[in-house]
Amino acid sequence: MSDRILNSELKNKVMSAEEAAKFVNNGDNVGMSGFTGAGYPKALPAAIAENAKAAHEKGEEFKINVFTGASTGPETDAVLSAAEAINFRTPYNSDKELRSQINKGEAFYSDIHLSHLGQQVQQGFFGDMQVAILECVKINEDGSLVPSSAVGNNVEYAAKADKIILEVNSWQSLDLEGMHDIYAPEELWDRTPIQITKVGNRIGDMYHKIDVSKVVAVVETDSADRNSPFTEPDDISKKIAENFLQFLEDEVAAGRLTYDNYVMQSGVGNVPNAVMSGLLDSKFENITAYTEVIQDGMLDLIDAGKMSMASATSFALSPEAAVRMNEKADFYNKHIILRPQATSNNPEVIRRLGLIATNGLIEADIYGNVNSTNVTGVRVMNGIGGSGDFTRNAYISSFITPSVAKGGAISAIVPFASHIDHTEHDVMVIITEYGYADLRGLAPRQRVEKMISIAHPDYRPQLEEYVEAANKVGGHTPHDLTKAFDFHNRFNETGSMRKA
Ligand code: 0RQ
Repeated sequence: MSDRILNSELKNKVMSAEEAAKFVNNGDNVGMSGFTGAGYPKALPAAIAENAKAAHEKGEEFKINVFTGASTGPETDAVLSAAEAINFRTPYNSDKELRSQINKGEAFYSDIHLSHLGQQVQQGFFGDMQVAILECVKINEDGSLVPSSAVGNNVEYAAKADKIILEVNSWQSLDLEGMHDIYAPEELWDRTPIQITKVGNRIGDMYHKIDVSKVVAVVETDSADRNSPFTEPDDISKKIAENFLQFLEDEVAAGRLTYDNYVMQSGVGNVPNAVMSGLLDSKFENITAYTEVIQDGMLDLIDAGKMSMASATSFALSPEAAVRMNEKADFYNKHIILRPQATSNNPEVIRRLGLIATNGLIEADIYGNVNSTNVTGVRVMNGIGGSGDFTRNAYISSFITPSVAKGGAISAIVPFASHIDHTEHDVMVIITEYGYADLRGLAPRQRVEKMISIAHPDYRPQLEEYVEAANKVGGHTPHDLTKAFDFHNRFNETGSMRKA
């Protein structure tokens, strides 16, 4: 047995994933650890999926409702969705098979701000929670846990669930011990302010204390996190990164930022990673991050001495960076804090810290409304994730995107966003490879020219044509509703938003 299980009561609960899976029944609400491909359970979901398949073969129902921190890995969402074992999923998904089931109406999905879900579960918005399945690095003598590479909603799920199943993953570095700051706010309605005034403040406990009497099973694993590789930045990503840095430089020139007070929040993906590579050679120093995920670019900034502190709820690393993290966890421990997502994404703290939020988008409209989630307004891609938590509450909220998707068939700048996650009231700066549109301080009609200037040149005449038609209708936010979705309708009919 692994020497990572130090509590004698819990040593007696060690069993196989197959035995542990018997504690999960059809219709259960199951809270799982896991956030952006890190710290998710690796063994239980496959065993639950086998039970579901066996039940389906007998003509019986077997589906569960899955609650996590954010996205997970193939061993969780992919195996469960392949077995058609997911009825309801929240708050975020990036698994292809599950996405397809959701878009066909075969699985239900509730796309929720990541900072909201823990409290909603605790308050019973989803009913009871039968089981929590949490990955951890180690179980201490007193039964408290050294959490894994993600904290997510573990605190709320362990508190709410009737039964707890632990996966102790020996692939995770023991040096993660000390990196976590586990804090739970007081119960409603007796809350006090969250005492984070600087990114590096610790306000909780290194360990996650659970009710040991609720643990029904402990399963040992030795499996890597998902850890998707990043591709080398292409020319477009590099140009977007350049434009983003220019925007930061212009903020410094305008006296709204200094070279040593940039507090970063960054979404995941290749473009944000390219932005971070750009920062390596910039004049910015002492960068801090109050964000939800630690990605490769942040480790590079820490290694280079450019980033002093990063606070998040999980890692989202490439395989190469995950090895680096495991080998140097002791060093990164001094520069990284992993918190529950209710704290990493907390609006109160985000507003106080004055950070610059930077996220990806699917489309933005000529007035600055942003769609992050639904392609042509109907097919969900991933979900809002933490982008709403940060965009609404940041000091400056920005979005970075290539001007076109799918080889140019889709314009990221459209007349009217076909689904709106971030409204024109929250969105301040949008950046493409053609420059940045600074929408701050502008009325809707004044924003149009800026937005068209960052669209792909092929789409600018079509956008101008639309503006002319919209202005004929008039209003504070002019729109011609008979034409507002022509881009999307043309894409649905011909496979391209471009006019023939
Ligand atoms: O699909 O790989 O099949 O070609 O979306 O697009 O350009 O690589 O950009 O990885 O940054 O993703 C909005 C999806 C952008 C992401 C979104 C297609 C495109 C490609 C990826 P393919 P890119 P990114 C912190 C904050 C919401 C959550 C969030 C996201 C794929 O940023 O999910 O911000 N954001 N969280 O082709 C059709 C369009 C499209 C499009 C892009 N207009 N129509 N497809 N794509 N634009 C992170 C967390 O919360 C965890």
